[in-house]
Amino acid sequence: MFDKFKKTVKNLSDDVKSSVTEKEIEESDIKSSLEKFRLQLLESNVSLKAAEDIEASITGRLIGETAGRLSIEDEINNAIREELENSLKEYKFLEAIGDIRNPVIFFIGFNGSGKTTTLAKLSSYLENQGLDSVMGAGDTFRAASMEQLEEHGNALSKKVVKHGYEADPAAVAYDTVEHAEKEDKVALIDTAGRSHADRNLMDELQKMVEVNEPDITFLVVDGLAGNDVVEQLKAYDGMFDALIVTKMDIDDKGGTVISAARESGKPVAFLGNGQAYDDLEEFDKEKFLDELLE
Ligand SMILES: Nc1nc2c(ncn2[C@@H]2O[C@H](COP(=O)(O)OP(=O)(O)O)[C@@H](O)[C@H]2O)c(=O)[nH]1
Ligand SMILES: [Mg+2]
Repeated sequence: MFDKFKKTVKNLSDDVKSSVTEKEIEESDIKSSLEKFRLQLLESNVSLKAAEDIEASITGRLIGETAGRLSIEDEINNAIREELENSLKEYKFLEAIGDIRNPVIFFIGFNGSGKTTTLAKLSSYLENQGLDSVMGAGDTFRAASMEQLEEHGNALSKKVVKHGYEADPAAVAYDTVEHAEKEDKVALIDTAGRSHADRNLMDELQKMVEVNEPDITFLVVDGLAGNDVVEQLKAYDGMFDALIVTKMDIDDKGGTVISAARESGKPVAFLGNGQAYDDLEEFDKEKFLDELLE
């Protein structure tokens, strides 16, 4: 996993090792290695700010040390780990919904990021925790997405609340919440993918939020989104509580998780790592860092 990221870190260690001597390390000794490293981090989908933080952390650790007396590799790995320990946060989902009687959960994000699939996975996850859920087909913009949700509902034996194509999604969500309250379920509400440019869809989403007051809103981002993720976070700024990063099974870079967490300051709740219903993992920071740096 994350082979590209690992290779980037290894390249830096090799570069630094070959450029420092037995005396104290000075900034000039590692400057060009770090510049190359920064570019490689960017290629691994790490955002510029996050890359600069990581670089600063490494610089802070290495400068003034005597090269012969320390393992460059360990120092670099530890510096990156320390920096990411600080910027990555876990989200305790079950604790977050623990005291809420009928939690209302929204899934928002760009088209194709994995909202509908993740909603179904979360329904299955809740089922494993002994919690029943209802699905709300709040993406009334794309007809196929209602069918997609219905298929998931059938496969998981869950009720799907839907109105017609181009129906008011706020009303769909409202009915879903009502059903959840009546039947003592968790309400999982899908929404249409949208971008900042879609002013109407953005207003529609605002209305859905105002009418239905979700307890938790997840922003679903595609692990392969790369630098695009910064745009997506901006579009949904202030509208979500935690992140879900999908398609980790086909991402060898890992940078999207780092950028999304660093740029939004929000915790990461789950990682999606496949197409099956149980391919949803609670985000475990230590495990992620072990896989990234091992
Ligand atoms: N490999 C992989 N594919 C995923 C994952 N999550 C979603 N997908 C796929 O990504 C595509 C878009 O997902 P969808 O849920 O329709 O996205 P939405 O437009 O945000 O609702 C679908 O083909 C999903 O099967 C994941 O964790 N891993
Ligand atoms: Mg969808």
